[in-house]
Amino acid sequence: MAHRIGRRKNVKKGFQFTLMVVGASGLGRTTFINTLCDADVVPKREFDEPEMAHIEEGIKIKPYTVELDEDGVKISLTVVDTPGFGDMIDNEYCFQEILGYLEQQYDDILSEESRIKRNPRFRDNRVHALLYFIAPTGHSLREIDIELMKRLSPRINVIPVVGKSDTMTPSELVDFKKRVMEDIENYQIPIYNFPYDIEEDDEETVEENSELRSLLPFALIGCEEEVVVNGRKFRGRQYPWGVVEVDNSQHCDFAKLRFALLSSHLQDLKEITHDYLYENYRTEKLSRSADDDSDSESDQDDQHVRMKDEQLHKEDEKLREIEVKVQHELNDKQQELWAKEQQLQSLEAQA
Ligand SMILES: Nc1nc2c(ncn2[C@@H]2O[C@H](COP(=O)(O)OP(=O)(O)OP(=O)(O)O)[C@@H](O)[C@H]2O)c(=O)[nH]1
Ligand SMILES: [Mg+2]
Repeated sequence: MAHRIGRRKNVKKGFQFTLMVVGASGLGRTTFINTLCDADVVPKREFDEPEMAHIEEGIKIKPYTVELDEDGVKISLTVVDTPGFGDMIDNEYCFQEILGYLEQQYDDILSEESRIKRNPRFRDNRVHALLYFIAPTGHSLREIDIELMKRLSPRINVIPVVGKSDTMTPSELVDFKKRVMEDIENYQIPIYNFPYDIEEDDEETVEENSELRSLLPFALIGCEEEVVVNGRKFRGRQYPWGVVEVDNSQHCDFAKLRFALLSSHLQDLKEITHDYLYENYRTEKLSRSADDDSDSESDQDDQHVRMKDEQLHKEDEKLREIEVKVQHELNDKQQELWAKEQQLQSLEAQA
């Protein structure tokens, strides 16, 4: 019941979701973000001057926030773009920068949780999913793809996608997807694969998740412009030999991925981030700091961890109390409503 109250409140207040997009330059990340939001959220890249081409700029990590309305449900979506990934000769710096950004958001929560007085203006900026753009090469994964997904997946839900998938024929795409998934399995990369449990989950969930899993890596096509063909207007890319439609599931997986991210799987991605990925990070970090100081200040440190745990426990209890109070209030209101309805009915009967 408490869960249902929370959900109902969320539906009214809306949801917050953060998505990161990573991939080599020119694979259509910016176009994808703008297509996803149906607005010019990220400005197009200014072209580099040829005489500046030798200067390595490095990776930039830029969040953009938009307010979306999904069938009456408000979503405050933050998309974090990462231009410059893979542009350098040595990519170690890029991995470190992205990982550092993800962990920084966890650190912020960790220190907020251990404050005695909460900051009412605190914003949870944890990233709930990472779309990794694979180049539509038709071969298989490159070393940089494997390395990035492997290094980041312990900290974030990684969802592999193929950018500019309209550059492949349908049968090439099927083969390519198969090879990519074989690589992911062989290298044991723990991507987000729409987890389900045949025994525990209901039939609908199993069916939905297994369908989404079978689409991995999602084939994407991005396009911000609309075209008119035979009097029909839609978002698509027009070529001399035909038109590909962004929102047509026969042409690409954009619509299915969008629905999964912003509707059906939004909550699951957030829960995994909080209950599993963040929790692991928190445990690692706290035990690491306990180990570091174990020689000289181990007692003090243990005490510190214990205090933090106690504090978290107290806050949990406080939250539970609030939940019970809200539940009581809700019951009272329902009683009141019921009494009013009875009154109304008897008045109607008299009239
Ligand atoms: N064929 C095809 N072209 C696309 C697609 N999406 C984007 N493009 C084109 O590819 C070019 C690069 O797209 P961007 O969205 O700027 O790519 P990006 O990944 O943001 O690139 P950088 O920001 O420069 O790293 C543009 O000319 C787009 O019009 C797609 O799905 N298919
Ligand atoms: Mg871009």
